[in-house]
Amino acid sequence: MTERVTVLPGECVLLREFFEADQAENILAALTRDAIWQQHTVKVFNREHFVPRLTAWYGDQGAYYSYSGGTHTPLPWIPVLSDIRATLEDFLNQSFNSVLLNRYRNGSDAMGKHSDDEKELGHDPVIASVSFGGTRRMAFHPRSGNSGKSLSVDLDDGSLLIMQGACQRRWKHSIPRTRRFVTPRINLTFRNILQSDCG
Ligand SMILES: O=C(O)CCC(=O)C(=O)O
Ligand SMILES: [Mn+2]
Repeated sequence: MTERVTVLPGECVLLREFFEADQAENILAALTRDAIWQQHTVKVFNREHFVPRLTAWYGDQGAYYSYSGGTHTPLPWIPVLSDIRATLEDFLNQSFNSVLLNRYRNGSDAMGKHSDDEKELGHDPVIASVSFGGTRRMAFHPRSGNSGKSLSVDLDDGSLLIMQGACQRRWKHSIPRTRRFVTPRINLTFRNILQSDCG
C-alpha cells in the first residue's frame, strides 16, 4: 500500500511503494541493462574530475538540457522509460518531455547540494523523482531567505518524490555519501524542458 509523507508542505511529497517490489526490481534490471550510462567530468579549479555517479539523459527530440557543465542532447525513449513516463503523466496529470537518470553504484556515489532551477525548467517546475534499488537519504537545505531547517528523507525502492511549487526556489537538495553498505540505486527525475529556439 502506498504511504504518503509530506516532506515540505506544499513543496514536496513522498509516496512510498508507488511501484510494487517486483515491478521495481524489473525496472532496476531493465535500466541497468538497457540505458546508455556515462560518467561525466566537471572542471574544478582547472582540473577535470569524474562526477561520482553515472548519468544518462533521455527525452523528446529538442529537449536539450544543461547540467554537469555541458548541454546534453536527449537519447530517444526506450520502453522502460516511456512506460514510467506514461504512468506518472496519468497519475499527476502533468506532462514530462525528458528524464535524467542517475545511477549510484555504491555509498561513495553521491550528488552535491543543488536546486533544479535552470531556466529551461521554467518557473516553479514539477519534478517527479522515482527511485529503484538501495535506499539513499536525500537532504534538504534552506536557501538564503528561507528560515526553514535542514531535514532529510529516505528515498526507498519504488518510491515517488514530487517536488513542486517553491521547492527549488527555497531549498537545495543533495544525496550525501554514506559509509553504510548500500546496494546500487537508480533515480529518475522526470522533467518538462521548455523548448524555445533550440529545438
Ligand atoms: O538521486 C536522487 O534522488 C536525486 C537526483 C537529483 O536531485 C537530480 O537528478 O537532480
Ligand atoms: Mn535535483
